Amino acid sequence: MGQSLAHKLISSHLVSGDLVPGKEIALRVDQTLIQDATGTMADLQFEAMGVPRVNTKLSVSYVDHNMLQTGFESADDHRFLQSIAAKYGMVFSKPGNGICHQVHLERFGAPGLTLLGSDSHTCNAGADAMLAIGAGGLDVAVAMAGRPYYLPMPRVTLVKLRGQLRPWAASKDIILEVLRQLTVKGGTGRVMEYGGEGVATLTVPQRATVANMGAELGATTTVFPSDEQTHAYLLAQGRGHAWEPLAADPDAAYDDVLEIDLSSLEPLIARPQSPDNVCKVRDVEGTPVAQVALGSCNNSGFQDVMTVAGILRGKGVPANVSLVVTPGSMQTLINVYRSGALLDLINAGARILECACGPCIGMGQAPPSNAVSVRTMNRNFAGRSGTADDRVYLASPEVAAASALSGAITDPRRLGDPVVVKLPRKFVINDDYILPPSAEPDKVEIIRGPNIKPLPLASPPDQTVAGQVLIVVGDNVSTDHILPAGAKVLPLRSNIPAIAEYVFERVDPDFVRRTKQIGGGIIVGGTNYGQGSSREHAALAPMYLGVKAVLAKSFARIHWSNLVNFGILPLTFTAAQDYVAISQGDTLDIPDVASQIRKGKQVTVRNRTKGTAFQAEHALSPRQVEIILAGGLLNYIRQGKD
Ligand code: MIC
Ligand code: SF4
Repeated sequence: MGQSLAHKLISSHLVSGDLVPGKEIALRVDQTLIQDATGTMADLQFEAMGVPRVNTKLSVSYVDHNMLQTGFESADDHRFLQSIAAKYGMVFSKPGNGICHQVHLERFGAPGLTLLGSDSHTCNAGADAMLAIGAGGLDVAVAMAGRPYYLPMPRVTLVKLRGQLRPWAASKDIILEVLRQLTVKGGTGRVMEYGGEGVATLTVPQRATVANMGAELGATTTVFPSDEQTHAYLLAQGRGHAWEPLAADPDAAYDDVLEIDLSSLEPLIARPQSPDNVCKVRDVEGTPVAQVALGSCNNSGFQDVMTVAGILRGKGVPANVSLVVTPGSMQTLINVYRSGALLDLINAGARILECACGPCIGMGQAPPSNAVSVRTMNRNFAGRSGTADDRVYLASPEVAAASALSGAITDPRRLGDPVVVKLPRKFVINDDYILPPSAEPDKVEIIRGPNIKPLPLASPPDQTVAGQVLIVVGDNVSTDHILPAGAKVLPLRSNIPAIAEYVFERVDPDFVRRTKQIGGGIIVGGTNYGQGSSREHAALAPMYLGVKAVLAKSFARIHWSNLVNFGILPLTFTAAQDYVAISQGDTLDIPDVASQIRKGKQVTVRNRTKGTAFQAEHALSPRQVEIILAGGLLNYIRQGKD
């Protein structure tokens, strides 16, 4: 039996472990990326490790999230990030240069390498045939220090693409179809590997749209082969030398196969409030829209912006529609500008924003209350846009542009001949916003503004972990629910005491007051707890408030690791009735934690209030057991362990 591409990439980077699904493996990390919203913490953690210089082939620090600068906080953070990058050997992508994933694809992605990024959409670079994985900031800091990344060996699903997209269907429709079929938990513990003859019809940026939203499937990552399309893209980026062909063996074995006939796809749309709530555009046609937003790391590259400009050329959006265009990178903006299409967008009434995450993360452009916003983005969790009762739909640039023109959700096939945008043979390239690290690191002084507060550390668990159930939540709770982002909260990412005030703010505004009064305790969750963002603040801030354990039906991958990294014990229920039997305010205890979790997977939990006991399970590797018992990964490393 031959090897899948995922197995080839894993084997060539394997430091320890066997390729047995679910068993812990350790991988060598070639490249890392951090972004400002997670990067300040990652940098503080890197500093705390006392390593003089990053120890990777390439580490890039991006500024793309906290761009509004409504106060000193973000500006101070940017200076901190820039000075740390200069001193410790990271490349620095300046604010305004674009969204980390878009820029990384353009300027740094290369087939055959591994990339670990402190952002869940790091898998975007799978379009460049990299094994690119999103992780918590601390995991990335550890990789920057040259240590391997530990993860459970994933299963590999082949998504076999046949045929070719029909006019007006887009690569967004491929991933929306996969989400429709598999749901937001369907990729858990898996690498989604794309293959089949349909792959060759997709450009690298089209592949990136698909790879990017592998995060919404909960997948470990997504990978595409490296072929002539990859070569053409790298040549257009002036980086043809980085190309090498890479593909699965023809007789490769897979854990599952999902077949998609590209020619059967029609324009799709994800309705509020989950990326897997997918239907045909024609099923919701005519729904009035107040806002249309093109942007995010999912669909904001050259082809996307040019497609929208092409559809809008010579036309205008109705007076009651706000059209917002956020180019994903300075390179995109420059190339769209050079083609003349920027004027088409402006004449059509578009508001052009700077190259950043922007509306995707609620950094401005919150839509009006209870109104529909059609976005080319990847997430539509309730309130993420910045408006509490938002109704965000996710769709392709084609659907977005057609809807902007008519003021209602519109199937673009009504527009007649399709607008087809080819990739340029050569992009205009401007790397002026990308700064190399300092040649004289000793002379670089780290600039720390008052928003940068020291990193709180967890402490080892007591012999019996006991506490009140602080909250019981349902299924698919995202990190946007646990710790919101947005213009008000995001600037506090380097200040845990301040950001901790917002834990569960949108779910239960009394959570923080109650938790402080009780002095911490235990969180109870449903399935896929902690899906979405990689923000470790969704573990760090609860840890700071005294949360000691999370009991859930199941966890999302990155959040689960973040809990372990910060010494919070993640346990899963073994029987559905045990979840139902727990109420907020019950006192639980887990006696003899150390011996219980060292002994096996089963953990006895007692409910003191109800006078009952039940069995829960942990999925910790022996190494992770010791991390929990040390009070988190930083403490573990400080004890000199690997
Ligand atoms: C997101 O899309 O939610 C973010 C903001 O990019 C996060 C990272 C963060 O919270 O800083 C992600 O996806 O990991
Ligand atoms: Fe930025 Fe949105 Fe992409 Fe997250 S999903 S990295 S907020 S553009």
